[in-house]
Amino acid sequence: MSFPKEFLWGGATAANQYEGAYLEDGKGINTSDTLTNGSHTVARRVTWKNPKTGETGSSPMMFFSGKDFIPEGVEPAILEGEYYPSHTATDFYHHYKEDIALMAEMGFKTFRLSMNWARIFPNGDDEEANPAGLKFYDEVFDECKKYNIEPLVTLSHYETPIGLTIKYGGWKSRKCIDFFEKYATTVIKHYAGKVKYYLTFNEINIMSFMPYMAGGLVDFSDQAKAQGAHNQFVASAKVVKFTHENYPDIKIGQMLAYQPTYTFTCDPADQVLALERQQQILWYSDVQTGGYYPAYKLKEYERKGIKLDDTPEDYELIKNYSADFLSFSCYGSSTVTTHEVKDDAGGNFSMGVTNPYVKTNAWGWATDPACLRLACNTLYYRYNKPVWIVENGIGWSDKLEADHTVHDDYRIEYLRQNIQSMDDAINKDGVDLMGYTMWGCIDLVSASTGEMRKRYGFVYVDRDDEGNGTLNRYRKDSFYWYKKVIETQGEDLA
Ligand code: BGP
Repeated sequence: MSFPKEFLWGGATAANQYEGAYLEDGKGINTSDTLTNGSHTVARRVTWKNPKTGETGSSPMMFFSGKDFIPEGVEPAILEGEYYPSHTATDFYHHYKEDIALMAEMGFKTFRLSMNWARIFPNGDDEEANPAGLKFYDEVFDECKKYNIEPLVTLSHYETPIGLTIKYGGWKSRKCIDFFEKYATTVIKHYAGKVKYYLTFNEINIMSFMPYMAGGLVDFSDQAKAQGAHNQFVASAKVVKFTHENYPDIKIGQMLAYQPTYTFTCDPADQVLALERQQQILWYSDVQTGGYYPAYKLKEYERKGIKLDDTPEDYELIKNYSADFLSFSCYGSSTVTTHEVKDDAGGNFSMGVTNPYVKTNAWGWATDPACLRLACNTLYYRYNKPVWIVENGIGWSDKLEADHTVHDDYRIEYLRQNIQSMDDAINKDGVDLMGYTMWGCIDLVSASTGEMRKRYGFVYVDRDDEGNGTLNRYRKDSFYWYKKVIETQGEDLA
């Protein structure tokens, strides 16, 4: 086992789940700021207000389709008496020095974080950038530099400024292409010399499932989702164009939520279903990384009567300025079947049936040791561009002991198997893998449930689901284990 010398070991976070300080120093509100907490069985809700009548209420967030997400005429809003986990999250805003020092202690080569778009352009369509927002990230990147940690910056991680949703309907409007281009080019220019790697949209394919989070949409029709994705593809291509022309050393990646799909039986009909499930994910990377709309997607649009508001230039941009590399999240696999099966996996993100060969965590997510090798092979050999695992990990309800230790051997076991799988992808299959950033390296809020109890980190943060706790940081057993893994370049996984 040996990982390349330049392999980027590290951890990943997102502003809306980690940063807090949701109104500090001129930051505006974004979509995630209007989401309450939930749980494995109770969906997070978006809260809203009718500006004309003053009526208030909330609607569940998960897996909506159709047009009935929130009632006509209302706007997402923050309401008194509700609890919003993003508002304080685990307060990276005031702990960044301590947190980056902890990452350095583990030997991180890279730190994935997202920039809170509404910290830079509070309403999304502002003329000028907010200097206090720019200054905060300057300080963060300077701190990273101190320890030779390379930042990997996601420009939009479920953080569309709410003004863009209210005024324009979010990413279904082509206007968002220009607003995003302005935001992205402003920051790429401003941080030139400090940031070398960017991802445009976190898990762009989540547009299909949670378009409010992924695209600030409140119209959940297939037409709106298709347009939202198209506009993000064009925006991404414009950012790649700007960067290639002005900063050839900076690389812009795509970010895809990926999971291998297995068939439950050897019935050919199951295999066809698995193929269709994969197409639902892979068309997003065919466009953004491959540079073309695959015919299978265009056929689907034809069947559904979806017509994009597009221009010939869009397709030129998509073709000529595809992503430099393909990054992805992968937590496990899903298993599908056309047959009646009693036992639904019930994961809050996964759709499928229980696979008797893989374990699941308490949230129903399959913890599949082979998933990284499969994902790396599928994605690398489809486009022949470098790949980067930017999310992988296991959510667990960790217990902080009286002496402030956390014995998370289940996490070590999961990571050991996943790192082995990644090693096989590199050393047996020849995949060009740039790096690995374990998700939620310091505990943060769960995206799907809004909970704190679904923890991923190497570092425990004292905060609970109701917002109580000191926010103090404590090293878990996995902290020391990961430090050793990085030190030995993946040789010592014991
Ligand atoms: C991905 C998101 C992250 C993250 C992770 C874990 O989909 O990009 O934001 O949170 O999943 O999911 P969860 O927090 O729901 O456990």
